[in-house]
Amino acid sequence: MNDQTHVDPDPEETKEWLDALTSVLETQGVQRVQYLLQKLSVKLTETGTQLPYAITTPYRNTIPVHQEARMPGDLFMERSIRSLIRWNAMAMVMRANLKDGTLGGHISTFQSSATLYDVGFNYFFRANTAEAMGDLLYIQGHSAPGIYARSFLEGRFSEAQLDLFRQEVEGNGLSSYPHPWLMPDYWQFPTVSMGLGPLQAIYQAHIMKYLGNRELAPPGDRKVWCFVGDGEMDEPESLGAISLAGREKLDNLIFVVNCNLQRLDGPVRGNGKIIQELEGVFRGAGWNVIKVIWGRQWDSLFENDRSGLLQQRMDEAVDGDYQNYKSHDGAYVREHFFGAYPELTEMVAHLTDEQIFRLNRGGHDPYKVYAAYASAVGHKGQPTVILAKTVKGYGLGLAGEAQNFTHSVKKLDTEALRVFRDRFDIPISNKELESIPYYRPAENSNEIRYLKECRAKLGGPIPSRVNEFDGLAIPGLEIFESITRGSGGREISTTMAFVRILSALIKDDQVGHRVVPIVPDEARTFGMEGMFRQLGIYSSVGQLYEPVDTGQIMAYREDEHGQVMEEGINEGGAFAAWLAAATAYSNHSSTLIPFYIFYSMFGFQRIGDLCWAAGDLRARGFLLGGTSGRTTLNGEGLQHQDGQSHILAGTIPNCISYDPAYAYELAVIVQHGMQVMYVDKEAKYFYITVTNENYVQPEMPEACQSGIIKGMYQVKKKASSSGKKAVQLLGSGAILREVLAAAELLQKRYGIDADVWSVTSFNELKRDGDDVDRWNRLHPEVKPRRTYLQECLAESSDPVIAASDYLKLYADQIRSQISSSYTVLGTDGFGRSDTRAKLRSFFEVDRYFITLASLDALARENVIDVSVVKTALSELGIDPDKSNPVST
Ligand SMILES: Cc1ncc(C[n+]2csc(CCOP(=O)(O)OP(=O)(O)O)c2C)c(N)n1
Ligand SMILES: [Mg+2]
Repeated sequence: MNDQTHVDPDPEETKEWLDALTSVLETQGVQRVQYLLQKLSVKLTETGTQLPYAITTPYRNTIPVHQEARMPGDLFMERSIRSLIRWNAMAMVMRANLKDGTLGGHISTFQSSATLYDVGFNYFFRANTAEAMGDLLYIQGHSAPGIYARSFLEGRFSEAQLDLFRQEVEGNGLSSYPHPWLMPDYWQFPTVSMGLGPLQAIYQAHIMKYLGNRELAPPGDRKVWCFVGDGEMDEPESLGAISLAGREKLDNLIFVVNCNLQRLDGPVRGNGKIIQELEGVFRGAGWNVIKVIWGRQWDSLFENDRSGLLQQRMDEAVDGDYQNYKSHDGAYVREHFFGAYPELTEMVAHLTDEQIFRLNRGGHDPYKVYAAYASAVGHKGQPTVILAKTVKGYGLGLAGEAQNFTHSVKKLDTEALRVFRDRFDIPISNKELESIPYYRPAENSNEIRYLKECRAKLGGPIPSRVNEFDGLAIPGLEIFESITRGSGGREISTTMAFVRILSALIKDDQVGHRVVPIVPDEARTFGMEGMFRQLGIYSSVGQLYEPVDTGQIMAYREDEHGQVMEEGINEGGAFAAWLAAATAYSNHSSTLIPFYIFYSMFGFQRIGDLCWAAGDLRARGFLLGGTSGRTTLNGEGLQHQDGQSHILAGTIPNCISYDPAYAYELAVIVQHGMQVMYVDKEAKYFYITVTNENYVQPEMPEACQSGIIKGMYQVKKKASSSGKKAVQLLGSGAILREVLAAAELLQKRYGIDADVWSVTSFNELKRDGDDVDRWNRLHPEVKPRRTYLQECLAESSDPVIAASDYLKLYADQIRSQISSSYTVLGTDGFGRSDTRAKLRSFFEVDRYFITLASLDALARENVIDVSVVKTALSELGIDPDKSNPVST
């Protein structure tokens, strides 16, 4: 129930209290008021009385009129420019869809947020200059047409290019949404997958502070602006990290929530108020909240609202009502909003219906938006969220203004076009209207000059992405010598080897300080706790307490200059931190080498959409899928045991993934990855699985490096080069050792020879295969090329057997490249906890099943008798009636 609907039993007393409050405020200031209120609150708590829930404020603008910073520019000029942007944004969507009705696009979103962007572009968003890097903008993905339309007025795109909106295949087109992959000099951040923008923005601001504290980039006063829809705020990713921003006091971060009260299907909170709900949530998370609800036409009404009835009515009405008002006309608003109380009807009696309809919302009033932005950029010690109330489809009238269907409107009929043109005073004649021409005033017109001057003052046009960057002087493989010479009889896991690789890299004079280790509360799982004390865990406030383990080698040391990012149990957030670090080469002119290590099951599977965005973003860095392998992580059971992350990684075109078996393979891959990303500057990132199975890590053999990188190399040669009783065995990751054991078993017990290959990446072999295949198909007249795998297996017609700790599909991908028979073993099915040996038997990837598969393949080719296979089943202890792990 709304408190304000209470009848006041003692108005006299209320007045005395309020007068006292006003007097203290006027004479002693806001801090004294806060102090007194806090004292009252403490007193009440002592008596056991609960204060009413008061985290939200009344439904009105946070900044009172007298505190509004005044917008300095030419309001009318800016309106004309904005109107042209509105028109061109609408025109580009319509023209594309008239050409081909399947292309799609959005009109209504940008029409609701045009003022929010415009004020920012005219006064606040700074571009990169020679002196300093500018602000970072996360733009609502489906408002892209409006951003293109502004760039068109700025002369950055031609009409011909606008006409290529959503037509990118032949080059030079404008991408449907912000995609750095498709427009690498323009778009900085992919945002259209709802929720990824806000999450990325928070961690961008966080990393920006980290870079400043570590002196990897000048601290400066750059801002991260994140534009987001009110419907989009329902995504867990949108709200999931806001408490980090509050806790870390990210005053370099500003969210602008475009509260048009609608999402795709209908109202965001028809029965409530999205602005009030978000106010409470953000304030609770420690944010500075600025509500921009009403435009200045309301100011005088508010001034006359002595009884508070107007405020009460505003608090009463729900978003469904507010949407309805804007979908009708002034008469409707008069009847249904003001008409609820005779005093309010009276209050607007002097206004025409037209004037009532023009009582605008805050997000459409440049003055109010300017005041909010000015206050936000000056606010210290907290991130700011601006909750701006707007109208979805603003200006579309009956064609979609505040209508439930407006999100998908792509066309206006001639009448609607005419109304739109008239509303925004676009100088296009009735005759021209049908062809929906773009409109750009002459280069020397006042509008274009004004627009350009605004941007010149802020450093130039944006969006603009820096694609060039300084490479790094990366070390050679020799810095990992302690790894490549083997573990000398000690049993260590590839995870342990990774930690040593990381430590060696961090000690490197050239790039050590550029390494960013990131963990989501799993450092101990991966044996990285030694880094806590050695490198420090980044904390913006240092360490305010004496850690429980002070004095120990592994003490938990938090430090303002800490190098390790410990992001807590938050894989999405930790990944977003990695994304910001992995793109710092572009956004901060500071090339970093981030390593994010996590439970591999909680990587691509859990936060796959961010991994996809990383590809789009041209992220450069390493992802380490720890504790990987469905049978290798044995005790954790069904939810943890990863058999699919490589399949998922393989779906991202520029993600290069490896499943190394040995520590030296890992060293080669990491060194190669650095070469590719930071020297050759390819827009790729690396996913590497590491496991927690301990075994002796052999010394790196001769001439294996190129094979490791391409995806396979030989680790054991057949005893004899002739003889039909032989197989080719492929093993990946931890299962390679089972394959080697099978080779021995085959030799000793069945007299069968085997070549054994360590396959570091079935994904890379598959890509090479597809590439060669395609080339051959397109060049039928020349000698077909061979794939790398075909070159490796060229001399052999032996059956090939592959085994990995992943789904069969992983190894199966290379089937078309193998001309002999090909058998794949893998770990399809749900994991479960048990010993490694039992799990490998259960999933049929152990040495015995590999042996059986080899014998079976040879029997099918009549190289050995089928009776051998039958006997082998019992010799190997395999029950032919064993249940299938896939369905068990
Ligand atoms: C993860 C995800 N789910 C669904 C969509 C499809 N989608 C695009 S825009 C949209 C509605 C957005 O509403 P809102 O955030 O309020 O933005 P508005 O257009 O109202 O400004 C939806 C559901 C998407 N892009 N991403
Ligand atoms: Mg919305």
